[in-house]
Formats: sequence, structure tokens, C-alpha cells
Amino acid sequence: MKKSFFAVVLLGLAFGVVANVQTETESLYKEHCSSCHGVERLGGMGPALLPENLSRLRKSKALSVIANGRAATQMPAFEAVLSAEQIAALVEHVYTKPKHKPEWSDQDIEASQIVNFKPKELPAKPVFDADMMNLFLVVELGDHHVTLLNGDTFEPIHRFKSRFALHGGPKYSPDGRFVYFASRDGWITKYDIYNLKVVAEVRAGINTRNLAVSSDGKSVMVANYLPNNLVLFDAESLDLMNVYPVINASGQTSRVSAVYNAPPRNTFIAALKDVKEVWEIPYRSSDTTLTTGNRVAEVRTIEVNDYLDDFFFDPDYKLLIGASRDASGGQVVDLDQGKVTSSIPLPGMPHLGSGITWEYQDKQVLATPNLKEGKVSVIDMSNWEVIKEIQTEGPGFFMRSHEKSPYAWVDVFFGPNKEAVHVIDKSTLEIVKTLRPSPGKTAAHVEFTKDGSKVLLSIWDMDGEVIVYDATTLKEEKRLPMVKPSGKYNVWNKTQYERGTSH
Ligand code: DHE
Repeated sequence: MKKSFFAVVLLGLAFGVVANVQTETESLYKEHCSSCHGVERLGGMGPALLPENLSRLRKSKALSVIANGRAATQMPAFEAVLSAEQIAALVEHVYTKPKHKPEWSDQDIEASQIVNFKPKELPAKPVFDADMMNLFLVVELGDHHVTLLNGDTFEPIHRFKSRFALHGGPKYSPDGRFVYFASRDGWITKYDIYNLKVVAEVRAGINTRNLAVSSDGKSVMVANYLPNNLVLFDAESLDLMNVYPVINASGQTSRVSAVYNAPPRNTFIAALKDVKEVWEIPYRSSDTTLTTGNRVAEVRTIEVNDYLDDFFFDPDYKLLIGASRDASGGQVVDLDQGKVTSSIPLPGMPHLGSGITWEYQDKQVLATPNLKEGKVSVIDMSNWEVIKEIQTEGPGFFMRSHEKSPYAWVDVFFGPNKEAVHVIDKSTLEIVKTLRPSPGKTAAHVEFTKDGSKVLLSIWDMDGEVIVYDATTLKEEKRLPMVKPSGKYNVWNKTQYERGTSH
């Protein structure tokens, strides 16, 4: 009797200790991690921290990420703030299954839909006067707003509140009237530029990557990390059209790295993060009813040699050039042949998503910044040999040019020289100028005007600016105050799939 009484007390104490450690770790998580990764670990500015999302990250590596930060992300180092035991406890915490399985069903998607205006309810005539093809949208990350900018006068036309933490490029309808935004927490917003109004919104997932709009302007495909799926919407109403669970033949599910529209192919192409496959999905008309049966039947899968965290396409959309963040090289996937046909020697962490192409000495070249090393790799696309590695003052994130510009611009996003932006002569592959427009503040991401005559650069600061340069003389012309402006998106360059910009 006595023995069993003590056993119960000991067990109770042990549970108490475990519960205490758990509560301590939960408070640590709340204090240091939740503002970026979400209170429930479902993601926010940072990715979701759940066992299924961490399948490619060993626990030893997770320890080092928390201690030392993570290259190419906003993840800071916690070594000076947390003890080794606290870091280890946090690692265990994020690899523990959550109390409630995160789910976002078809019904959740449909219930989230907000329709402010029915299709065709708003007039098809702009309520302001400007060249509608030379407008810019500037995403202001600092206070979650978007500014619509006149691309001739550089006067702001309108500023409106966005969803929390927009990420990736907003995508325009082919005529440039509507734009679709995706937020990291899954909200898709359709905005009518002519009428300066939000038309409709829908929450596609819990943790979203990006979206793509079909060339016929009829559908929008959304790539998610959580749930592991692709979600298709009718572009007019944001009505749900289909959900494609991302799963391979062996039953392994995967996050989607990103999805893009491939105009000449009339398909959407997605690369996967946890399964070595590329998915190609043909456009689908909105009158096809949603089926709950085998939804992946219409997907063409292409096996690849490695995961694809980062990728882009050649101008004809015949080739996909991609790389895994941990690999020592990239791979070239021939989309017609449906297989990997070449490899590219690209050490470090090439940021192929920011890759651009141009003609150099009668050759087509691709140039990509590197998220780990201060260099831009220039590659001959006929034989995939590296022609030149241009040394920069630190790892870069975004690279840009324009068909009509002799220059390509690349930022120095990370490290002590983050205030610098390099201008590269596309015909000599030499840096011709390094700009330092706001000492001490990150200068990053440029976008050209429709005719390529001006360049807009962001100063990523709460007290930030968009700076306008003459694209030929490289002289500064104007500064527009903005709240941590990140990406800028020109209607013409985006809708025409201009080679020097992201798609
Ligand atoms: Fe991005 C685009 C992935 C971190 C700002 N980023 C993209 C795209 C992908 C991507 C796949 C292309 C989507 C599109 O346009 O359709 N980004 C990733 C990452 O995997 C990474 C490294 C880690 C993560 O947190 O997800 C990452 N990105 C960041 C940032 O930390 C940045 C600098 C600040 C932020 O907003 O979170 C950032 N990413 C951007 C921007 C674009 C982008 C501004 C659009 C660029 C463009 O001109 O099209």
C-alpha cells in the first residue's frame, strides 16, 4: 500500500517536471519564435515548424540553425540569447506533433471566400488617368500596404492595406486590369486596378508560397507548404475549382516550392520541395466541376535528380533550370522530353528564382546571384558552362535587367555591404558602378519602367524609400518615402514576360 502510494507520488512529480519543462519550452517558443513562425507553429513571416515540414532538416542542423541563423532567410542567430539546453529543448519542441493537426479543407477554403464585387459589377474604365501599362505596384512590407505608382511621373496614385506579409510577386491578369496577391498565411486577394478596389479574397491554405495566373486569364493556381497541395481558383470570382494534393506514387507528400504559368505550353508548372518531381498541370476550364475523386489524374509528373527549392525557365519554357538549396549544382529539365538533360556546376546557393537571361556575344546566357557567396554566375545556355563568376561585395538576392538596357543590376542583400548595389555591363560582364544610395540601409530589388529608361530601387527600411534612377546615366532622379518597400512590379514587364524580370 505504502509502496504504491510513493510510486504514485513519484510519478506525479515526474509528470510535474515534464509538464514544467514543456511549459518553459512553450514560453521560450512564444517569446523568441512565435512572432515569425506563428503561435501554433503554422508559419507567418517564417515557415511552419512542424515535423512534416522539417523532414529534410536533421535535428543536428536544426540546432545549428537556431544557434547561428540560416543563410538566405531572415532567421537570426540565438546563440547569444539562449543556452544550449534551451536551444535543444526548442528543437525537440518543433519536431513534436502539434496538439491539433493543421487542416484546411475544401470547405474551409470555400467558407473563407469574401466577394466584395460580383464579376463585371465594376466598370471596365480606369478611375484615374495614366498609362495603364506603365504602372508599378510597390509592396510595402513594413506596414503591410501596397502603393500604386504612375510609371511616367512617379507620383503615387493610391495606397491600400494588404493582407499580412505578402510574399512573392503579385501576378497581373493578361490585360493588366486585375492583380492577384498571395500572403504567407494563405490569403489570395484579387484587386481591380481600374477601380482601386479589392474585388474578392479567399484563403487558399495555411502557409502559402506563391501564385500563378494562366495566360488566358481564367484561372489562378496557388502553391502551398501547408497543406501539401496546389489549389486552383476561377480567376474571375476566386471560386474554388480544384485541389491537387501533392503526393507521389509511394505516398510521400510534399511542400510545393513554387508554381509558375508557362505561357507557350498553356500549363502551370510546379517544383516540389520534399519529392524529386516537377509537376505540369494543363489549364482547365471553369465549367469543369470539382471532383473529390482522383484529383491528380491530370498531372504530368517528371522525375528529377534532386529536390527543387529554386528554379526558373528559359524564355521558351522548354527548359526548367533548378537547384536544391543544399546541392553543389543545378539541373536542367527538358520539359518536352520529360527528363533531366544536363547539370550545371553552381556551387554555394544559386538564387535561380532571380535568374535572368540575355544575349552575350551571340550566345544566350543566364545569370544568377548567389545567396551564400558574393558572386554572380554567368552561364552559357548552349552548353551550360560557367562563362564568368562576377565577384560582388556579398551574397545577392535579386537581379534585374530590361531588353532595352545595357545593364543588369544585382543587390548585396546580406552582410556588411548590404547598402551596395552593383551595375553590370551586359556586354563585358564587368561591374561598371556600385551605388550606395543610403549608407547603412539595405538597398535591394530593382524594376525597370516599361521602356527600360528608368530603374526603381528599394531601400528596405521602416524609414525607407523607392529611388528612381536614369537607366543609362545611372544618375539618381527622385526619392519616394515608403515603409520598407520590398518588390516593385511593372504591369508591362510582367504581362509581357520581359526577359530581364521575374515571372
Ligand atoms: Fe522570397 C519571390 C522563395 C525569403 C522577398 N521568394 C520569391 C519566390 C519564391 C521565393 C519561390 C517566387 C514567387 C513568385 O514571385 O511567384 N523567399 C523564398 C524562400 O524560399 C526564402 C529564401 C525563404 C522563405 O522565407 O520563404 C525567401 N523572400 C524571402 C525574404 O526573406 C524576402 C527578402 C522578404 C520577404 O518578403 O519575406 C523575400 N521573395 C521576395 C520578393 C519576391 C520573392 C520581394 C518577389 C520578387 C520578384 O521581383 O518577383
